[in-house]
Amino acid sequence: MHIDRVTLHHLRMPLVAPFETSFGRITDRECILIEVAADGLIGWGECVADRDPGYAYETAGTAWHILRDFLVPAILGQDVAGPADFQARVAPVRGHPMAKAGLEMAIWDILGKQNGKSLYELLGGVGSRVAVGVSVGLQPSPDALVKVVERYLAQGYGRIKIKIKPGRDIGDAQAVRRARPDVRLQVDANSAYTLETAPALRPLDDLGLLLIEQPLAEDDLWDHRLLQAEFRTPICLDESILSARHARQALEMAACRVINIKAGRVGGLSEAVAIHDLCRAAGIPVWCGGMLETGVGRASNLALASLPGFTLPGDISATERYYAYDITSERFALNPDSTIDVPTGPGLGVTVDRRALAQFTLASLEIRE
Ligand code: SMG
Ligand code: MG
Repeated sequence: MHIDRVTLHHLRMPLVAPFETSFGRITDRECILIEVAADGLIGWGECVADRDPGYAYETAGTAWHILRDFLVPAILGQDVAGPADFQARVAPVRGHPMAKAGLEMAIWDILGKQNGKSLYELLGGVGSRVAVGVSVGLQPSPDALVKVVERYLAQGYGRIKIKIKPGRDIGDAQAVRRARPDVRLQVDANSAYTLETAPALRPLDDLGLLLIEQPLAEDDLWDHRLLQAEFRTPICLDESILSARHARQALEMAACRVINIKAGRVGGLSEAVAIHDLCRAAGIPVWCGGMLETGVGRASNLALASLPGFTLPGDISATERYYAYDITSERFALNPDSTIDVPTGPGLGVTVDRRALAQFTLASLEIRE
């Protein structure tokens, strides 16, 4: 495909409710939507870097810089054969996986549109629906948390994830467990503990959790290994896994028993599939993480989560859990069995609504040859 033009759109979208994690509370989601024009087609990608460097070091600002000054110039006016060729061209840029993943997504979208194939087919997905859950942010109190969880269960979510942080961990998880002894429950600490403070989490081991996500620092595979040896509950790594190489090392040293895969965190869908393949061969369950995506990123997540090794429910909830208005014409709805349908149209299978896009755009930049 000949890359004629790339347009960056910096968006700020109001969330239906604030989302609080151990690293902060947000009421709006920022992201960069990337529009690529090639061979008379338009492809869309979403860069999930947020406004602040809380979850990852990348921000919408750093991604804008890296895209404008390095990644887009590496492909503009060039014939890019596909995602693998794209990755080879941007390999000299160290790091910045979310910026790379956003641009790669647009290339996958064009590839699908050119070949009349949907993304899930290109990736090797199976099944037309994927199992999903909901990620519930920190609430003012355990009672308030239980109320929010009950509301999501009533909507049909079959798996609940709660955010935890020091002082808001055991009590919160026990409250949900007491209210719902059988619900599929997991917790996510977003790196809020150290090997010294993590023993406070010991009582979680008696709550029948599916997993404990990212208790320790993102660069701390070894301490996760030490912690996993102390827990019966599987530890799941999120922030720590930035590549298939990290995933292999984590499995070799038994630093976790489950991996959360996010294409943005690992530099793109190609690397996400590589991690999936590695884990599947090793018998390690994976699931698709979420970054409060717009309809564009959600379509990509659904396609990825349709691969056969995604045996645990993903953090992919219905559109209405995030946004009253989204930028795609399609909205994603929850089926009664806690699944969401995988888009079947060519490429991502979604249409960007230009009017909605304009409404949420803080800045845009068209880059031509
Ligand atoms: O997309 O439903 C979603 C959010 C899922 O909890 C979620 N994501 O660490 O897994 C995680 C967090 C990171 C998002 S913070 C913007
Ligand atoms: Mg996480």
